[in-house]
Amino acid sequence: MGTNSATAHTADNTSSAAALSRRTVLGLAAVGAGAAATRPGAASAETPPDGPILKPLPEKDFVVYGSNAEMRWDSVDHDRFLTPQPRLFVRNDTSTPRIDPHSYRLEVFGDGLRQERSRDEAVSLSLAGLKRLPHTRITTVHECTGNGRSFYGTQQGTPAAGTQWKLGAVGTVTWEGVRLREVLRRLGIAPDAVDVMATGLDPSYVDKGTDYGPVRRPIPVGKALDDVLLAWAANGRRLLPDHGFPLRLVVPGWVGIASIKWLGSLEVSRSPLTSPWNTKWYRMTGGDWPADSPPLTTNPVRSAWELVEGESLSRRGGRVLHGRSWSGAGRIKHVEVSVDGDTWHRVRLEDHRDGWARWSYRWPGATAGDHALLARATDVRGRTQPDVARFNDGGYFFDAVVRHPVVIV
Ligand SMILES: Nc1nc2c(c(=O)[nH]1)N[C@H]1C(S)=C(S)[C@@H](COP(=O)(O)O)O[C@H]1N2
Ligand SMILES: [Mo]
Repeated sequence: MGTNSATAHTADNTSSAAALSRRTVLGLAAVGAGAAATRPGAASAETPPDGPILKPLPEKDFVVYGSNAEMRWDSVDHDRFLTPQPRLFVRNDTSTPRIDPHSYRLEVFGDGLRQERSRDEAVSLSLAGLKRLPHTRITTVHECTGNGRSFYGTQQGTPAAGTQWKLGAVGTVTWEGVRLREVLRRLGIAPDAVDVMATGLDPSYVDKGTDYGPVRRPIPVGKALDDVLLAWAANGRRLLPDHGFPLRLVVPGWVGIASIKWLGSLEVSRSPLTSPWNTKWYRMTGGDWPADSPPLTTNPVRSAWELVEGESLSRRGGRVLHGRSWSGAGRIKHVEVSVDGDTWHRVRLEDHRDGWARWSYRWPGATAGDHALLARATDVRGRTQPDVARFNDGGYFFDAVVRHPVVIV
């Protein structure tokens, strides 16, 4: 999504890259070179046990599912475009680690660096060193691949296992950091590098007795050198621990799992890399999907009403209702709403940029009784929300129009 409006406050281009020479980064690297292969700065054994999520999760704003929490759409401030960090959903495979930003290091290694480096010879970058590189801001829709999963069961009668998200595993954030390409170009990347594996510093993920190791997922070099950000701030504030403090990856428009939090290392490789997070999970399996579906990348189009479920509305109408639509592929072109599923009305888009659109609709009234409000968006790529989402075992990409129950009185 090179079209994402990226605002560079300092020059974000290759000539400035040349100015800040390769030596600068490698010089910084020397500070932490040969740093422990263990997790630098991760929670120590003496730290008292925390819950899986550290920030407050008031019931009026969140629904909590173990180590995950979704934003309640009825708690959203209609007028606010961005999602404040305290309100943003959290998705943790394990639990939020507490990381000391001073001892924190990002380790970069692999045979895809121009000068090949083993894990033991990794270039070790401090947070302060990274912050000396050109800053960039990017506004992205940030969304979990499984957002809407519960509707495979409740709306289509084919439940999928996993966190039973409604539509609140999404938000839109202005991230600040340094482009991954700035860092890779300074370090020198081999012309035939293909993949970059990002690994988190959170505890290893263990499920039903299998230890899958730390959360990690590769991204192709093309995306890595395009718009991927190493982010240390969100909406002008430093990252909250739950959202990846002190540094996370942000992979614009792609499935949330690509945006690895608490980024500990990057392996740049000349051969394809895999992890269970792109082979076992986060690809389509089951249903009528072919056995060899590729790892998921760009998020689909979805819409939500900023209303409680079962809200009562007057049959005489008049009230202005609010909602949002979003896409991983770029701008929302238009949104239509319906009460009967037959007649659709275009709604007024308020701010709509970077794949996130606020809209409003003056409720026209309807006959008393139980009804469902429907909203259906179309994005710049011409992708429109279908009536039925295509089932898959992981319950990913529920993009069908969701029926929002209301009672008309
Ligand atoms: N290290 C690490 N990174 C991670 C995860 C995780 O559990 N560990 N979860 C991923 C998933 S599935 C999503 S949807 C996003 C959620 O980011 P958030 O919790 O900041 O909203 O982070 C991704 N990055
Ligand atoms: Mo996710």
